[in-house]
Order: sequence, then C-alpha cells, then structure tokens
Amino acid sequence: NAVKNNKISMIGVPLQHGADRIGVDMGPSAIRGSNVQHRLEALGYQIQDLGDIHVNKMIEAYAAGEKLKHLKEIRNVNSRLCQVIADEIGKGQFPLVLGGDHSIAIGTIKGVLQHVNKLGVIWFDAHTDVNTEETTFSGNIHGMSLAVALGYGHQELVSIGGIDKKIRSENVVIIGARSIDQGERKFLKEKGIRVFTMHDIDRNGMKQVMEEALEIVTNGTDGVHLSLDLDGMDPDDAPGVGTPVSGGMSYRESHLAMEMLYERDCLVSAEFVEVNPMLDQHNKTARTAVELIGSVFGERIL
Ligand code: Z70
Ligand code: MN
Ligand code: MN
Ligand code: MN
Repeated sequence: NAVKNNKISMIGVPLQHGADRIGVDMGPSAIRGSNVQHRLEALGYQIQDLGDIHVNKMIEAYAAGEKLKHLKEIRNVNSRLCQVIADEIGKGQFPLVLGGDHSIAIGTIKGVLQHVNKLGVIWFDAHTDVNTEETTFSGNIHGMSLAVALGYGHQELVSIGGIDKKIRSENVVIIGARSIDQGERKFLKEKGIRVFTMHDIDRNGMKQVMEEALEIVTNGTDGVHLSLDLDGMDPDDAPGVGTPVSGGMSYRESHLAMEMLYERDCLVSAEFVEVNPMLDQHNKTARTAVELIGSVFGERIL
C-alpha cells in the first residue's frame, strides 16, 4: 500500500490499439509532462519512473473478418504489463499506471492478481467496458477490459497471467456510467455488478455513492484497484478523450471521490487511462489527471 511504504512505481503504457481515435498513445507523455512526479514527491513519496511498456508503433489495418481489433498486439502488451506489475508489487512498490487506452486494465489487474487474491475494483468511467466477443459492436478491446478481468471474453485475453486469476463481480463497482450497450446491460444484470450511474450521483450525491462503493469493494477483499477512465468526467472538465459523453462527473465530484479513497486507505494499485492529447484543449485533461492523482495520494486543500 502506497500510504504505508511511500514507494510508487510509475509505468506508462502508450497503447492505442484498443480504441478508435489515434493519439491516446501520447497519454503517458502528457501526464508526465504535467509534473506528476514532482507532485507526488511533494507529498512525501519516492517515485520510480519505469518508463513505458514497449508497444509496436505500427498500427496496421486489422485483418478483414477479425472481430477483435488488434488482438495480438493488445495481448502482447498486456502480458508484458502484467509481468511488470507483478514484479513491482513483489518488491513492495505501489504500481501507478498511465494510459493508454482502457484495454491496459487487463494487464494491470492480472498483474495485481498475482499477489492479491481477493481484489476489489473501482471502475470510474462513462462506459462499463463489459462487452465480449459476442456482444461488441465496435470490436474495440477497450470496451471489453472489465469483462476480461472478470474472466469473460476471448481466451487470448482471459488467459493472460493465468485463467484462474480473476476478480469477482461482487467486489466490483462502476461509477459514473451513462453510456451502456444493450449486451452490457444484460451482462451487468446477470453478474449482479453494482453500477452507480450519473442518475445515482445526481440523486444521492457523490459522498453517499462513494460511501456505498467503498463498502462494497473493501468488504471481504485484501485490497482495492482504482481504474479511472478520464471520460468518466464531464467533457467540459476532461475534453481530451476519444469518446466524450455529456453529463459526466464534475471536477469537484471527481476530487471528492479521490479524497474519500485516500481516507479509506485501501488502494493497492491505480491506473489513469484514455487521456488523448490530440483531442485535448491546452493539456487540460492530462493536468486534471495529475490533480486527481494528487488527491488520491493524499493532497489536501488545507
Ligand atoms: C463501447 C464499445 C468505450 C471507453 C469507449 C464504448 C466503449 N461500449 N470504452 N471508451 N473507454 O465500443 O464497446
Ligand atoms: Mn473505459
Ligand atoms: Mn470510457
Ligand atoms: Mn487535488
């Protein structure tokens, strides 16, 4: 746990093969360029920046008839990421992963699962990312990563880090959802996954949503992973994302969520994904990501 040993390993994953819009591969550079390391050092952490996981820069057109786009490269990158995450946790480091499209959650979570058997997950996102080969309309693997972490989807993905390594639906919460595909609705209902939609946040407030969410993800688990897709935020606050959806979590609501996570002291790993500098306005989304990172690691106003 970062709060206990103060040692963070930062890992960039410049992957864009899981999404449709180019540019999300520059997310790690934009976040580093917004001084994430200094911000965390000012809070008393020791940061080791491990640089980026290798990603093949060539994006070839996916083969006609291939349903899951760029499956092979996404599997390779996530296998490498899984190994690095497992190694860092083994050394007592807290992994902080910078994306990259949200398909990298597969490698991060599979890596954490090598050490943490019962893992809670907070999935902060406009989407729910529980499509499978059968339900996907887009073929984009970033829309499938939570399903894969739960053990559902293409075998080439589910088998990363071991097929037995998976999270359980009762230990997962999704926060901020407002764009859910038809097949995903069925999946979420069947598996009994708790989704806090924007409706719930508007109705009950972020404070209550986070209290309930934290109770679910900490109950009977040995640690919690935060998977934060910047498109969970409102596009006014985080415009630099591939699939902006109106009516998202505000800057203030998102900060409160991060601060409550820090207070609960339950995180074992975190990732910040889908920052796309090519679609951003004056690096606003990367800077917002860094501010959220500050808050989740203990930064306070006073
Ligand atoms: C849609 C799909 C998605 C992120 C878009 C969108 C998924 N459900 N995920 N942006 N991060 O293509 O499966
Ligand atoms: Mn996502
Ligand atoms: Mn999303
Ligand atoms: Mn802050």
